[in-house]
Amino acid sequence: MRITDVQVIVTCPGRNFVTVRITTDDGVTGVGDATLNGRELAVASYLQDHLAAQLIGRDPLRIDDIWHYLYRGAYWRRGPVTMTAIAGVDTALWDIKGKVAGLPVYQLLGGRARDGITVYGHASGATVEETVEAAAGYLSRGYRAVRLQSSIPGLDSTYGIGGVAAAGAHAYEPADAALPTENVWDTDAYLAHVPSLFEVARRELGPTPRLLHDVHHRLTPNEAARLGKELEPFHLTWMEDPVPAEMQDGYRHLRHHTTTPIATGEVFSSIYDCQTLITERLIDYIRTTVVHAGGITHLRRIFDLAALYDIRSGSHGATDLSPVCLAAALQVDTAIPNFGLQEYMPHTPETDEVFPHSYRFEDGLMYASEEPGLGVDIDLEKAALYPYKPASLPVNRLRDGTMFHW
Ligand code: GCO
Ligand code: MG
Repeated sequence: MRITDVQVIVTCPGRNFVTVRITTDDGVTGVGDATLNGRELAVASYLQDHLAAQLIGRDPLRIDDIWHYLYRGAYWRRGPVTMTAIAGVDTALWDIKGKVAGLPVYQLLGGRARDGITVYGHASGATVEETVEAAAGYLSRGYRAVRLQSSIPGLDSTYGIGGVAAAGAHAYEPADAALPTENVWDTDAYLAHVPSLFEVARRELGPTPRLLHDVHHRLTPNEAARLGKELEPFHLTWMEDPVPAEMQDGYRHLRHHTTTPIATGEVFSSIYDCQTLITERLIDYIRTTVVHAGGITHLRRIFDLAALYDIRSGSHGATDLSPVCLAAALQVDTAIPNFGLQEYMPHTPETDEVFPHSYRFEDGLMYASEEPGLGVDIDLEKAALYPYKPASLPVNRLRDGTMFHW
């Protein structure tokens, strides 16, 4: 069996997605997500201009060999663009292998380890009350875990708040412009507000629902330690990305000051980014996922390392990761022993039409496809209806104009 074609498809059914589609001489095709939000064309070019020709004629079943050929062959290792491109190829190869074997990919990864995959939804609102009400709505729809983000008094916009009309949507749906929106940030206002959100949430929602919060890399280690301590009485499942991801010793500081569980990893692209955090048990959940961490092959290595230290998975699953990534993540989640939680934000109807799939949500759990491969595809004609649109993630400045973390 040989690879005969590698297509790179960029489509924007509401937001931009990059998809790799690999065809073999047997006529089997496989798809992989290669979307890097706000930097999509860099990955598309990496695939199109650098990798596609190197893949033609190779045996698609030699997944690990191809992974190393692309990783070591680049010489320039790691990094989000390289690893997202490799992930797209790797995911498509697992799809092909599953189709050839006549099995869903989770069977090739060791088989079913759980009945369903517990997901968390996004509750947001302009006030504490509105946010808690949105969370109650998720719980009444069967969700067992909810992430809560509320507007900060005095700030016009903040991460994760879609506004009243778009509760549950992200603030960073693509603007029709390449120039990022600028937000204003105030750490004091944030720290003064968040504990009250969870105080009300626990009071209203009771002791059992799993509640989560995303700090989005915005605190210093000591500020994060203060927040973690103040949130302890409300028993969060996790506090996500409390400090900038590259500040790994910050996690050590934090760990010494709070028992609030810590999750991180959505911006990591390799096992080396996680190694210290995992082997020193500085985190409780590792949030890498298929598309940004080198595909199914590499993600499995990360999760296996984490399993040795009793650290659980918590894969990133925002809507800028395409249904192809979600389909692949659910296959991994079904098979690994140390699954924790899966983030889930439903895609728009246009996106679901471009990427027909057979994974499903029911009563707070998701189920991977039972079809051979990943159980997801790209409809090329529909994809062509939505050409690429320049779009950027927002940036953040302090009140005095200083550039900050978004
Ligand atoms: C999350 C993430 C996202 C990211 C987005 C960036 O936890 O879902 O923080 O909201 O900001 O994926 O592209
Ligand atoms: Mg996050």
